[in-house]
Amino acid sequence: MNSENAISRRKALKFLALGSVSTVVAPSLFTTSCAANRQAGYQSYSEIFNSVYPFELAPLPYAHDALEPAIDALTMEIHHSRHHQGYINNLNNALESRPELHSMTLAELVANLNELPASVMTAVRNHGGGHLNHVIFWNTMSADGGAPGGDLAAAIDSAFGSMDAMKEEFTRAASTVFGSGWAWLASDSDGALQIVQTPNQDNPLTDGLNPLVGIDVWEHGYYLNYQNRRGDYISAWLDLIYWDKVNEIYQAAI
Ligand code: MN3
Repeated sequence: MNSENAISRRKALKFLALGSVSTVVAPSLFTTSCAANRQAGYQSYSEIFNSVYPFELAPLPYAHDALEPAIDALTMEIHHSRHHQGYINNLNNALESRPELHSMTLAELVANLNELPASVMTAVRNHGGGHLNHVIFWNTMSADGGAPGGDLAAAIDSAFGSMDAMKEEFTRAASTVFGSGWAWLASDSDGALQIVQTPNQDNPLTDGLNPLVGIDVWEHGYYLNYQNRRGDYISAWLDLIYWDKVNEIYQAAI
């Protein structure tokens, strides 16, 4: 990608994130349809991507044991209340003395990572990415995951040929992340889908892609239950994808 494209993509992402701020609505107002009722407790697109400093840990949208046996309650509790809280604490500490960054949304910070002051870049990469990645993760899992909506189903067929083929490619990507990282289903600004890996707590936004759903393959995400059997965890996780929320993210992102 040449630098001109890189800059225009970042501007587009920034515009997208800023444009969405005005649409923030209190969660209590999301009660007017059956679909909204099914999503009780889940965060909206804007709540996931457009929060600002000081960042806070939202409650999980389900009980710690809601995703068993795929993900056990103790793993969920430690992962959410300790690991995720740790990323938030470190991100807030890094930004505390940088008031000029306090109006940037979480998505803007991560998307414009390489434009940030050098003194906070690494903290935002690791802990801003860690915060965003985990907010997406919690909100795109459900014990009753459903199926992709029309536009997203069509995009999956277009990019991969079928849902099964997408899952195969996703499984390959998640299985081969070396060390700690994530595998993502992501879209470009035209809505075309691709599967990407990110190391550590990097997020596809930094590379100009919109993250739709991703699996955390850090060992803290599965080791208590699966030990070295990452493949079994990936297989169980694929059945937890909350497609209604992924669809909402896809529609908002494109
Ligand atoms: Mn994690």
